[in-house]
Amino acid sequence: MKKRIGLIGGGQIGGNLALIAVQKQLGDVVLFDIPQVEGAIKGKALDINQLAAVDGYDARVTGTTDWKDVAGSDVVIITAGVPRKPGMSREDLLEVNLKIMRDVAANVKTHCPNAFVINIANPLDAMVYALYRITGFKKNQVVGMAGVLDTSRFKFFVADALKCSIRDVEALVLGGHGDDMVPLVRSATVGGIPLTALVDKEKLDAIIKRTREGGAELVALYKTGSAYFAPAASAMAIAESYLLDRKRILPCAAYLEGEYGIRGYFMGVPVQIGAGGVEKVIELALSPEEKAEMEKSSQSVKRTVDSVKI
Ligand code: A3D
Repeated sequence: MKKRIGLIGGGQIGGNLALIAVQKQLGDVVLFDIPQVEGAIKGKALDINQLAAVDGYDARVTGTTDWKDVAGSDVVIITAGVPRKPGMSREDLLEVNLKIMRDVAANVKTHCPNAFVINIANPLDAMVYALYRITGFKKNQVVGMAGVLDTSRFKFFVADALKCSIRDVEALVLGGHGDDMVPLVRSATVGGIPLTALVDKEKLDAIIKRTREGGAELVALYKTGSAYFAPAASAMAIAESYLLDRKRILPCAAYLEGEYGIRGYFMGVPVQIGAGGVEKVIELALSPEEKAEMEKSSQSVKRTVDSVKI
């Protein structure tokens, strides 16, 4: 039987998630949004269905404002929420997006009790925590997308600086989805060669800074919202690994119970994603500097999450 992919929020990222899911033929898509934008959501669904006809994709998109249509989804991806505008931090979205998350998470719990749920709404680490607490789902069933995107930004800036194929860049960004995220320089490689052997410190520092500020750079360019193509592709990589049991190792915000010295919070760490959801948290031996950076990042995450009070 075809898989069902429930997308909660059919804005910029939601629309692109639908498009990518159809193009990868991962299953049928249900694009859900609020009644105020019913026309737009139905329009996007129809538009993508007509695109599917051009290229012969066997997948169907339904645009809906009725949670009953989302019921039974194998995977649910949440983008319901407000994006940043220039000058805003992700934390500035906390109040408005938490209100939306309370409604969304309660409905996910009711209508999709067995789904694997990926959150994208910001501030990421706090929203995925709220989702986990409100649904009461198992920790392997709930994950936040940020590390895949932050890592893709890091990889792109490296490939761009070296004028090399992005295929050869291997890297990892850990920590919270904020300005103190932790790009792991020590383990980054290009074609098997340590990145530190290819790039001088000044260039490397510039790459790290641009990675950390990658979201804000796009907010400043777009002016009306935040990035959406790469975030959609990043979340779909997680969904794909789950739906096809690929068992990929991807940096995701996962619920930690002592790993990396963190307990009771979601943080970006390498995890294995397969048919069992978050099947494994992979714990790396970090250098003292990396440990200190993770600690700093976790303090920022804790500050935001502790203000959520759920
Ligand atoms: P946008 O294009 O505004 O889409 C959000 C959609 O959510 C809109 O269509 C709203 O109508 C809808 N919505 C609002 N309330 C509800 C509700 N109760 N139920 C269902 N739908 C609702 O935003 P976007 O797609 O650009 O961004 C969505 C979220 O992703 C924002 O919070 C961004 O900050 C966040 N984001 C996260 C990352 C990460 O890397 C974690 C990257 C980029 C954006």
